[in-house]
Amino acid sequence: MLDTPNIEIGDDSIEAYERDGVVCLRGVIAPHWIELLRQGVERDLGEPGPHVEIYTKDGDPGLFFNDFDLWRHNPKMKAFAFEGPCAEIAARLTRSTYINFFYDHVFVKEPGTEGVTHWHQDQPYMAVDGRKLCSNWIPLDPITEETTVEFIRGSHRWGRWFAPFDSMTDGSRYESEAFERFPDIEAHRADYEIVSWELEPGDCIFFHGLMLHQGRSNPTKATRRRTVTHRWLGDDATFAVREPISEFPKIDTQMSHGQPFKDVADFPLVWQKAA
Ligand SMILES: O=C(O)CCC(=O)C(=O)O
Repeated sequence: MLDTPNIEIGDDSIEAYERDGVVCLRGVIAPHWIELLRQGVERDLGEPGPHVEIYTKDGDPGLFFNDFDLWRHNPKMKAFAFEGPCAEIAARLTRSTYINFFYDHVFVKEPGTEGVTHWHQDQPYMAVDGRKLCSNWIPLDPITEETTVEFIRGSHRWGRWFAPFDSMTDGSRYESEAFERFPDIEAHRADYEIVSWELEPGDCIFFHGLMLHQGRSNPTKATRRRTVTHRWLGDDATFAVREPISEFPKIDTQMSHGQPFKDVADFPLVWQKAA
């Protein structure tokens, strides 16, 4: 059940998600959830998990902090993922009858952080096939044009998969024969239909696993940029063995290629349509 009765995921939102690959839903994360997520993120900053990655280098301004799979060791993050509204919203947007939870991911860019999360698609990083892989992006601080996430409208329908790369190095870490190389989107921004939103805590962006997107840096002097994403697996999602091995999941799993996620405890079933 959605815990916030005034959330309505109307047909217009579902149609926008299907057409554009991204939709911004206003005020769908209740204040108590935002507070819980803030507490979860602060705990993680103090006691990061085993997969933490810090992208700022010595002498760089700010802090660019990433951590993954927090729910496995952080009860507040688990409570939100399992009991918060996002799994059901993802189910509605993807017209799924059930949702399994793949992982959560925290981005913290403290004031002055120069690090951009460069243009990428999420799904090539993941051992997941299917069209119903959906993410949400939840800001815990106000987001302006200069700190937001940008998307290329409709890019989930291009039928193109771009090779994963490590945006912090030279792009060669996830060398893959299976996927094509990235175009230089930044150099040719006018050729693309780039969409973005300014957001307040409580707003949430949902987007398709094949959407091209980039996360801006945080050049502000005093506003933190703490965001949380969740990756949801809908009806048609199956495990994909890729070469080289996908970065996600971070855990070892015994799943085989083509196996549906529904009954796999490693990636819990968190929402199911009432019979
Ligand atoms: O917040 C950011 O900088 C990037 C977000 C992102 O790439 C994602 O959630 O997949």
